[in-house]
Amino acid sequence: MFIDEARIFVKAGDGGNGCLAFRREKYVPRGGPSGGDGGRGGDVILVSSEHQNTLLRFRFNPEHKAQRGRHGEGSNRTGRDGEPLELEVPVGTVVYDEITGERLCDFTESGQRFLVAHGGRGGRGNARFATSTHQAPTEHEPGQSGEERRLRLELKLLADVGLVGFPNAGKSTLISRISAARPKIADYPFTTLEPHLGVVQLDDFRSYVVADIPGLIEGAHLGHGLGVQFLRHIERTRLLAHLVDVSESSGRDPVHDFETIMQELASFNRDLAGKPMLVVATKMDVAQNPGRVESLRELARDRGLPFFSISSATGQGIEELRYAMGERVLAVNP
Ligand SMILES: Nc1nc2c(ncn2[C@@H]2O[C@H](COP(=O)(O)OP(=O)(O)OP(=O)(O)O)[C@@H](O)[C@H]2O)c(=O)[nH]1
Ligand SMILES: [Mg+2]
Repeated sequence: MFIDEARIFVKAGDGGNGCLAFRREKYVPRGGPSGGDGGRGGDVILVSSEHQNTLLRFRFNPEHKAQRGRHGEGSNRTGRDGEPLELEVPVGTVVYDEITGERLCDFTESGQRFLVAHGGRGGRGNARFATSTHQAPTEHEPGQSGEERRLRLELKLLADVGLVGFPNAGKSTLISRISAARPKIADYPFTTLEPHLGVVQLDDFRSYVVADIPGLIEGAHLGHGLGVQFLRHIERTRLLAHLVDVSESSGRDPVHDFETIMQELASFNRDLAGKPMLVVATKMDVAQNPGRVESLRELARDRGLPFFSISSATGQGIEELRYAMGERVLAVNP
């Protein structure tokens, strides 16, 4: 199970102070008390949203404060309330109080709201303390502090993009290039023995999750190699990136590789083979024979699949691919 986690500190706005004031008007001797109340501080509210799919943003930005209430003023003017602060979290986020360990909220669907920190009440101004026997009160209250809380957010990650391909195609190298995931990479087949997830940050606000799974070979659905058991980890992804080594080092034909993998996908689950797919020619830096790349490109064109060529070694085409994958999986959030 892959868990994304973030620890954050939230603070609701403080209440504004109550004001101490007396009316001063010409020809009105002994004007009464006129200090207004302070405004309420803003609450901190968590809101679940489909536009978020990781907690990465919180890891870079762990402190969140709502606006304070304005102080009360003379002439019985109440201070304005602070704006509440809404923080979007991905659907599936579970929120814990970091100190007590208490589970506070479990966001199961989009649009759920949970108030995690209450804004402080505004203090009362001196006008509120006036009574028939106490006509010139000087009492006035400070605003209450907004609630503070340390929270731990937890999210079970679901992959948005699945990387598929033969062993040694460069899947793990790609994920280590575009995310913080550091799976083992080596020049032999079946280096990756279990799936890894990497969070790819597209820009300040958007990120998506890529799954690197063990390579497939012909007959995987019959149990050859590591079999197809890992394909269930990418059954729910929105997009597959099909990596094909176009260098000579594989000793195989790229087009044949592509078709072999497609058959393995289909024999595991027809829907998997029918998922939106990008075709990615890898190891372009050591691809000596342009014909191999071209034949794969043509195959992609015939099947109506977008084609990319990359080198994780030199960085060629990596940015383009990173955005292309992001655009497709974040289509709900253009
Ligand atoms: N020259 C070159 N070598 C690469 C590139 N990408 C990956 N490699 C090498 O290819 C080998 C296999 O890379 P991996 O990323 O482990 O391949 P994989 O697809 O994860 O393989 P499995 O985990 O076995 O399925 C390693 O020796 C990498 O260094 C590339 O763009 N250029
Ligand atoms: Mg690998």
